[in-house]
Amino acid sequence: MSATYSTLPQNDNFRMPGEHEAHAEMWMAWPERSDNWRYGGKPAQQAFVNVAKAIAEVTPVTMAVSAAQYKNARNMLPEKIRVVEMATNDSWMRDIGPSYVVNGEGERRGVDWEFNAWGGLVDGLYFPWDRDDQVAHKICETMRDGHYRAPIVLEGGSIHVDGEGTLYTTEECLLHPSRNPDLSKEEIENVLKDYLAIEKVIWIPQGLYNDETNGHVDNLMHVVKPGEVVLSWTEDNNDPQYEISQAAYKVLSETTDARGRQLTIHKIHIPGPLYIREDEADGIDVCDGMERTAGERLAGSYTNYLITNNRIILPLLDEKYDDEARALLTDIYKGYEVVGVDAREILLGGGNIHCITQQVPAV
Ligand code: KQY
Repeated sequence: MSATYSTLPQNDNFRMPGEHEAHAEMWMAWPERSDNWRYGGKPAQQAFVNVAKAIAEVTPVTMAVSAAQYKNARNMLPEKIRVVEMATNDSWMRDIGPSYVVNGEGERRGVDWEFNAWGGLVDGLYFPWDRDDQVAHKICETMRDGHYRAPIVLEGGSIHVDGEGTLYTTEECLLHPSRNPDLSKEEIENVLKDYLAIEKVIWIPQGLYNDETNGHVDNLMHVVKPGEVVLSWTEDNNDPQYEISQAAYKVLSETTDARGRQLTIHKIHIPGPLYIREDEADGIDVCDGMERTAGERLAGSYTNYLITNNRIILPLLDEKYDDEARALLTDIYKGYEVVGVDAREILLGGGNIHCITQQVPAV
């Protein structure tokens, strides 16, 4: 049943599971906006197809697609991937889809956050964003899952949870004046506790350098499992990323999680630094929100991978560092398969594989 609940998930005994827990479905949305994706999204569409195929071998995938692109998407995607017509403003399913919560009795419900395109009229990336804001509700209805409408602006990529009471985020994003300027840090923590059953929030100062999301945590680090994280890293102290990673490491190494564990922190070297090439910038329509000029630094990161049903879908971004990233994750994730997908086209749109996917937990 797809009821809207006006109670609080925590009071209803629901908690947000970690990404390493089992998935029933993976949602994605089809790229087509020509001011974000070059050449009307054609190269990005192929990259999304490759990601969807890699996921679909272990987890059923549904692709949300506009009416205009339905036939093209249906034709490009294998039959086993479900294609549903659903209006969106772009294709960042991590941020517009529901954050699911589960209880101990085999039920799940979606949390539908307010979405304002990463900053609304302050520093958002596009206007309008009303179709994106309706996506979480529509997914819950399609899945016949109940849902809660949460009272704050939040994107799924700005939080990571371990499923055992710990939430990781950045101050840069959640305390940004373009999100919830009337709420204090403590009030935001309280909403996270109420809606996701979080007991402890670990606040990292900043996200990845030049990330247009105001520093989403999913581009800086990933939670492997409770007590263990992977952090984007560079040893180059001339790179602005250096200080950001050092500060994140300091917080992570000096804290404990909700269960009192000290964290194991794996450092993963960032690709590049990577920049937009002239031929890449040429294919994008100029707009006000998104900076897509040649020479612009890309927020490339290997931590923007997806965990789904014992498989890691890893963005391949730089021949110099791809193998190192794959080897590290293969070593960390014993019993998992690490599958690399060429992801530069996704990066050109401002995010990566984690940002374009949203899981529905198995119950
Ligand atoms: O990092 C994410 N979760 C989304 C990236 C959005 C970029 C919009 N152009």
